[in-house]
Amino acid sequence: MKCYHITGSFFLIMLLSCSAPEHAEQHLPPMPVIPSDKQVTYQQMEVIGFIHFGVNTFTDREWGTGKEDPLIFNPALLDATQWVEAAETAGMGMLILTAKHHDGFCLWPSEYTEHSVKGSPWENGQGDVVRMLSEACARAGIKFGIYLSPWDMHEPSYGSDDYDNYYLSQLKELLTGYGTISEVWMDGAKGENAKDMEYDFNAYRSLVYALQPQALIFSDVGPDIRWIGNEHGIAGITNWSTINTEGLEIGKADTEYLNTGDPDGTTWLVGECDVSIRPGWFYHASQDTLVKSPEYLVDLYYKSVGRNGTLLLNLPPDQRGLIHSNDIQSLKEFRDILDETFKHNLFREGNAIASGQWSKNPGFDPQNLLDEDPDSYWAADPADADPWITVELKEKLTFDRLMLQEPIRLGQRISEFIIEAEKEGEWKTISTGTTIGYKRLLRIDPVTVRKLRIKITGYTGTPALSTMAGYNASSREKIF
Ligand code: FUL
Repeated sequence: MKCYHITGSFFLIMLLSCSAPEHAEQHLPPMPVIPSDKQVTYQQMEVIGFIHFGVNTFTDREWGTGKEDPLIFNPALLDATQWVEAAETAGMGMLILTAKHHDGFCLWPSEYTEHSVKGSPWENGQGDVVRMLSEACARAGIKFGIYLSPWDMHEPSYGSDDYDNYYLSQLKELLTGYGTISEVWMDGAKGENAKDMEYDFNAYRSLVYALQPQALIFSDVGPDIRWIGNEHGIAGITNWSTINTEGLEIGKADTEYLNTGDPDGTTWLVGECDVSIRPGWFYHASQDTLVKSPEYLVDLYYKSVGRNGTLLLNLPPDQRGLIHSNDIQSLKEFRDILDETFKHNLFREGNAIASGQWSKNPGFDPQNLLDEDPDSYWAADPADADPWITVELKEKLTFDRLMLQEPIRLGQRISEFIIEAEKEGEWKTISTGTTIGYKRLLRIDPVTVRKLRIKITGYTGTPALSTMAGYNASSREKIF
C-alpha cells in the first residue's frame, strides 16, 4: 500500500487510511489448522520423561520374550517418588511409564492376566507400580502418562481377532483406575505371529477419548502427538506441526516426512522427540558409564525443543527400582546449564520497530515480542511483502543465542527468515532459518551490537511472532 505523489484532501484521506490499515480486527485470523488447547499446554512443558521398567530390567534385555517368570521382578528399593524427583530436577512436566512393554508383563495387577506384578515377590504380589507412580506424580503436581504396548509376546490371544478386546480391557483398567492420564503412548511394533492382524487403533483411540478426553495420544501418526521419525531425540531443522495423515500408517510412515512435517498439512500434530539418557531404553549396569552428558542433553534440547518439538527423555530405573545417581547428576546439570543460558533475556529492555503491523491495535505491536508472554504477539501488515522488525537494544550488547516464537494458537506460518545485525552502519546476516513454530533456538557466533533485525522472507499466512529474545550461552554449552 503506497501513498506517494498524492496531494490535498485526497492525500489526507489516503494518509489516514495508510496509518490505520483496513485490518482493524481485534484478532489475527487463525490459520486453517491450529492446535487444540491440550496440544499447546503439552508443548509448553517442553521436556517430559519416559520410564522404561519391567522384567527386562532384571534380565538385562531390551526386548523380552514373553516367557519371563514374574518371580524375577523384585525391585527391593522401588521408590516412585525418587523417579519424580529426578524428573523435577530436569524440569520435566510429565512422566510416561511402560505399564506394559512388548513382553506383556504388566506393572499393575491387571484382572485379565496373571503375567503381572501379582505373580512377583515384590510387595508380596500386592504392589502396583502404575499406582505408585501416578500418585507420586499427582503429589508433585506433574502429569502422568502410560505406554501400553500393543505388541504382547505373552498373551495367548495375541495375533487373533480377540486380542483387541484384551488390549481394550487393559486400557480401560488403566484409564479408569489411576486418576488423570495425560498421555497415552502407542507404537506399531508387531510380532512375527501377528503379520495378518491389524491393531484396531481407532477403537483404542475412541476408548481413550471417551474415558479421558484431556489425554493426548501419541503414535507415529497422532492423533495428538506424532513420532519425530527417529529415536535420537532430534527434530528436523525444518519442522512443521502440520502434517497430512491420510495414507500414513502407524509403523509404516515415512520417517523423513514425520521429521519435518508439512506446510500444507491438514492436521496439527506436535512432534515428540524420544531418546534415552542411556544407549538402551531399559537399565543395564554395563551402561552406567554411558549416561549421556549434561552437555549432550542440552544439545538435544536445542535440536528438539529448539526446533519446535518436545523432548521425551527416558530415565530407566535399575534393579533396585531407583534411578542411578549418574543419570540424576546428568539431569541436574542439564537443567542448570539451561537455566544459566536462559536466565536473562538481553532484549527485554530494547525497543522494537516493525515495517508495519496488522492493525493499529496495540495487540499487534512489535514491542510484544520483547515481553515474556508467549500469547502477546506482533502481526505483520499483510501489505508488506518481506516484513521486518528491528530491535534496538538499550546499549551495545553481546549475545550468542536467539529465541524466536510464533503465537501457535493461531497456527504456524513462518517458513523462512533472516536475522541481521547492524555492524558499522551495515546490515550483516548473522543467522537464517526456516520454521519457527512454538520455539526456534538459534546458536550463533557471539555478536556485539546495538541493533538487529529479523526479516521474514517466507510464510504461509500473515506472519506473526510472539518472542524474539537474546541470551548468552553458559560456558558449559557444547555443540555436538
Ligand atoms: C519402541 C520399542 O520397541 C522400544 O523398546 C522402546 O520402548 C521405544 C520407546 O519404542 O517402539
